[in-house]
Amino acid sequence: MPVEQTFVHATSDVSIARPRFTFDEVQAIYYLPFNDLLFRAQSVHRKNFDPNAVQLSRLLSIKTGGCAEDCGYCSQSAHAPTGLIASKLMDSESVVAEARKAKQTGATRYCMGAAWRSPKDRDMGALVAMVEGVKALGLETCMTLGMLSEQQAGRLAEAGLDYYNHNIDTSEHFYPEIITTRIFEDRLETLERVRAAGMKVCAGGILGMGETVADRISMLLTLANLPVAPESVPINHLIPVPGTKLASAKSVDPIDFIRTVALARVLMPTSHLRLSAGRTQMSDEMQALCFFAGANSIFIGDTLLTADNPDETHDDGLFRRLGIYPATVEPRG
Ligand code: SAM
Ligand code: DTB
Ligand code: SF4
Repeated sequence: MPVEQTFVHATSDVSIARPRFTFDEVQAIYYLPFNDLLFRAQSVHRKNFDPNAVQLSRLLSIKTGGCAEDCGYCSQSAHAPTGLIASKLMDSESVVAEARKAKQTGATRYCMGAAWRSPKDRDMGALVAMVEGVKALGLETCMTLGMLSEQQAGRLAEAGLDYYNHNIDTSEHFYPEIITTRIFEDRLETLERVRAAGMKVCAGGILGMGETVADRISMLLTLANLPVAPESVPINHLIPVPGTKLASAKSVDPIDFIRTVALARVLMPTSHLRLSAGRTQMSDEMQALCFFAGANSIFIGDTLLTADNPDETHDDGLFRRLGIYPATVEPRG
């Protein structure tokens, strides 16, 4: 039976036995002739989504810079001399005011990110107020705050947080080359806590950090083989930041990038695949092929957390040329 037909829907009963993907079968899909791979990914995509709708999210950095972690790609790590000016946690009123503006530009999901290893318990009150305020605007909410304790995950879920973003970034094998202040297993543990608390999971990674194709396949395999696949999977293209360890990393071949998106679509048929960081460095044609391969979510607005993103005029033009339109809010699962 083809791999995608054996896969159980992300929101279906997790007690149903689910075949695990093996590295070899997944690698064979990755290396299909490009046209066959894209045809397969697009066929899976059409079965599960409107192929011309792309979901729009907006990001806000609610606490910038000065992070204790040493992630080799990140402008916000205190270990990297990137020149970024650190700031304190924003107050919840200002965050909600920013979210209101985002809604007016067509975003349906609002993602709030903090440069933390993990939140402090004293910050939980403000975070809860942000979730409640942004939700009251009718936006879906997402946060990415680093590692969570069971209790913190519970409080955010109770406040109504829809998604928690926590990336595994790369393969387990390559992980220590990129980050030394935590281990891959720590990430999986937080993902488990997020799931157990009843929130939807947003987990993906970065391409272009010097990893091999096998590392990329292995990262997707880890995500697809979770007890329930993440509902949202960001695929970031490294934005090389001067001062970071990866400032001069060799850029990923665009064809390899598109193959990885296609593989993610085949392995996680019902997940939203987000073409995340790095769209500024991509040609319109590369983005078009990523959409064809199954990417169906992007960040809009000219800043991500600290880095540039294409401006809205450009994205509007691209959508018009491709006949793509913004997806409306997904039904709540
Ligand atoms: N501190 C939290 C954490 O790491 O979980 C949340 C914020 S962190 C900036 C969110 C994600 O952004 C990272 O996991 C990484 O995948 C992505 N990211 C950060 N810097 C990036 C860069 N220069 N290029 C591409 N992706 C990047
Ligand atoms: C994700 O995977 N990508 C977004 C979101 N999750 C939080 C963040 C991208 C950050 C890009 C670098 C920056 O803006 O500093
Ligand atoms: Fe800190 Fe997150 Fe950046 Fe890592 S990716 S340094 S945890 S802000």
